[in-house]
Amino acid sequence: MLLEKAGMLTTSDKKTEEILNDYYIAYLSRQLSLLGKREVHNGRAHFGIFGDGKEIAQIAYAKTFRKGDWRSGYYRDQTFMLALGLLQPEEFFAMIYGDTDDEMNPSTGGRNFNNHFCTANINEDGEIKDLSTRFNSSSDISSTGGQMPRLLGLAQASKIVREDKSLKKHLNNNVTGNEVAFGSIGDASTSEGMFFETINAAGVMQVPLAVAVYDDGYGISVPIELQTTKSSISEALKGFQKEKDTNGILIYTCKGWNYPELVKTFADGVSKCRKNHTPVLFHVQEVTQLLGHSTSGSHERYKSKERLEWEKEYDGIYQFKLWLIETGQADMDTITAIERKAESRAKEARKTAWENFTGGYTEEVSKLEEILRQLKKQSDGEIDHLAELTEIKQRIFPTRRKFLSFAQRIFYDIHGDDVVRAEQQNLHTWIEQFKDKSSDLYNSRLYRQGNDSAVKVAAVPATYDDNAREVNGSAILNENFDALFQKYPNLVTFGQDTGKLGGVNQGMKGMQEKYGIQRVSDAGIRETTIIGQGVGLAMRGFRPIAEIQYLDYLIYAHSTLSDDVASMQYRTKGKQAAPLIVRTRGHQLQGMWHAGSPMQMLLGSLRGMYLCVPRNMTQAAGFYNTLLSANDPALVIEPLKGYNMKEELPENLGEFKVPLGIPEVMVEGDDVTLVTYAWNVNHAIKAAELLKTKDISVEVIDVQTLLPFDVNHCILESIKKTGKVIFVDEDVPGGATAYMMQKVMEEQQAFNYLDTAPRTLSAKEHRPAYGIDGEFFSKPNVEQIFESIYEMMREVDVKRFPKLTP
Ligand SMILES: Cc1ncc(C[n+]2csc(CCOP(=O)(O)OP(=O)(O)O)c2C)c(N)n1
Ligand SMILES: [Mg+2]
Repeated sequence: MLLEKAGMLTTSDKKTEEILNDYYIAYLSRQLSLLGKREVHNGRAHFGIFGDGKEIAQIAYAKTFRKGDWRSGYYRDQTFMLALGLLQPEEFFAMIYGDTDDEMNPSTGGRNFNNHFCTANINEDGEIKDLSTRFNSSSDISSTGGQMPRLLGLAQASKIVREDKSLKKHLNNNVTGNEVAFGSIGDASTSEGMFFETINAAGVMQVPLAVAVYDDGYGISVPIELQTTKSSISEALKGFQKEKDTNGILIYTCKGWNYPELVKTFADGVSKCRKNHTPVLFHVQEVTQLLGHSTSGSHERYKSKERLEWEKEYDGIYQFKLWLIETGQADMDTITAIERKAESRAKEARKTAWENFTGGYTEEVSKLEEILRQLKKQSDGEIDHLAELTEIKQRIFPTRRKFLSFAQRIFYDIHGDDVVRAEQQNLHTWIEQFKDKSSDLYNSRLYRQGNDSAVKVAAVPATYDDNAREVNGSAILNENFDALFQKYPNLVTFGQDTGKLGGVNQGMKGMQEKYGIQRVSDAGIRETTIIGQGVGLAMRGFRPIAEIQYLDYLIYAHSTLSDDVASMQYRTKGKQAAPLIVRTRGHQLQGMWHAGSPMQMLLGSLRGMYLCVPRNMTQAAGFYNTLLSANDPALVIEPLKGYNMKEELPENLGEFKVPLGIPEVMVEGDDVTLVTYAWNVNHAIKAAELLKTKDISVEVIDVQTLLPFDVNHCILESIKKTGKVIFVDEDVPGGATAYMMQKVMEEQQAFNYLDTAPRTLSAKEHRPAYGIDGEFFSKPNVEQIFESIYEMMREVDVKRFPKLTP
């Protein structure tokens, strides 16, 4: 359904028609903001953030947007979206209400704030849609500046295809090389590191990236003088300006209230960007914010009287109106008619959206009413909750939780009452069904759920021919990547030292020469935008492997990973996917920043991604093979000590697959179950050998992935046999070992089978010291594992296992 988007008209009459339509959209957008704010103040919604003051600039910007282009913007973009027909007024209100109806509220389904937009890039089967025939918007996040890293990747996709046209057909013809990635951001948010990192990278990479900075002089209450050097982002960025024969960006300035200037400026800048792949920044100055930052506060508290007066005078819509009249393009009657039409369209949309929202569970509630009626009848009028139900129904904002807790309390009350046995059952069924539906609305789709789910990829064992060579772990990766680049023409990789050098550990050695600089490239040291490149490329149909040089430096990319990558399925209810694989390396080696294993930090923040922790490079390669045949984003941590370890080279390179969530029993045993992962698997195997000398039989289990974790409860089966369990890793105490323990004790209910207390053995609380023995004394070692397990055995048989003292 396309809203009143003006086409590209040619004759002067049609030009006027287009301009008047722009006025209509601007005015409609303002009405939506005004009514939206009122909806919050009258209690129908919790919160609202709007695009007032930015209307005419966004209309001008949207005029340059073409089919196949992408947006990565922020919460002020409602007019941009209205102008493109990507937002209907009804949806605008459905978003404010947090409506969970996907039809009414396709962008957020009630999960994200209002004015956080998204268009689907993938269908239910996980196939990329035909994106070249539509306007596309990546899904917004609330973190200021968080839209910037992915903007870089959205732009880079066009650059890659322009330079290697053969890739087009491998991207469902979605990328032609002529698209532009459109960004938007507030003036204050340009203070974020992500903004500068993206601008610098775009200037270096020369990608078709446009960004509009809407400068309304404030970030909530903090004025631009405290945000930006020289109080002007275009002044501050002057060194980035592209000169003749240099790279860099084009910088334009224009006034947010000057319609003809805005139209001309955006048209000029975007067309240069599209044609030459020169990034462009529009500093839209003198923008207003008439309704204040959001519904959560009032701007009268921090803006001066003069500023407030100025904002009224320089309201873009008001200035637009003056211009229309002065230039004779419209008279007051015409303008008034447009305004009345916009007002009634906005009101009608609010009414429809509200009716739809509040009518969302009528059927469920009438079933409950029927049960309560029966309850009253069967109890001879004694149990009568009908009046309470009516009272809940009449609230202006009846919530699902209110109906549910009401029903649950009635159920607790009648529980055990034989007179109303049938109603108990009916009420219980109603509660369970209501809960299921609510859970689908609010808790579903953290990961891909269809056939493209990575957990559905079946194992394919690595096979070896009779003369299999023993090679370094790095060679296994290298040869497997070679096979993958051949198998997946849309596979690309990039990172610090990934291109020419082939990675600091040589996993990509020779790949750039073989597959080209577009597919295997170096990036600056800028972790968060490396991830952003991956997100944008993946959204447009590439299969990116973004390389972060060391796990300890992933922290610099953490917000993009957590806010953008990990939340994507959930916040778009599966409509958008960016199947990015992040490749890094970590665990034991030397140095406080080269031997980290902060797994709990990742587990706590990256739900929505899968987390693979291979013990060697064959397993790591198997994970890449698995992940590339599905659409879930994942992080693979290669074990640093594995690059120089010998492994046999499989023959089915690129094909063998390690399934997710399936542990491997490395050593069978009967006395104690030892659960671990990554490099500690090697320690565990050695400790198990040593424990044999004391007649203790240890079952060593490598969990292989922490997310998902042991989906078939293999660890439980082991504990049923041994009655004892120890979790070992090199995270901090109470880190990932505690996570594993919760999974096994609570989820798998293993406590029923224990005859000793479960234990954890982890690293120290500090980072591993660099000094020659630093790692040994910071992380678990073979002897510590030996002693911990010996102690566990002693707990059940003191005589057989005397104290380990002289
Ligand atoms: C990382 C982060 N910090 C703080 C916030 C809270 N916050 C939301 S909007 C905003 C101000 C943004 O101002 P600006 O970029 O100028 O955009 P404007 O709202 O003025 O259009 C702040 C601080 C946030 N959303 N994200
Ligand atoms: Mg601002």
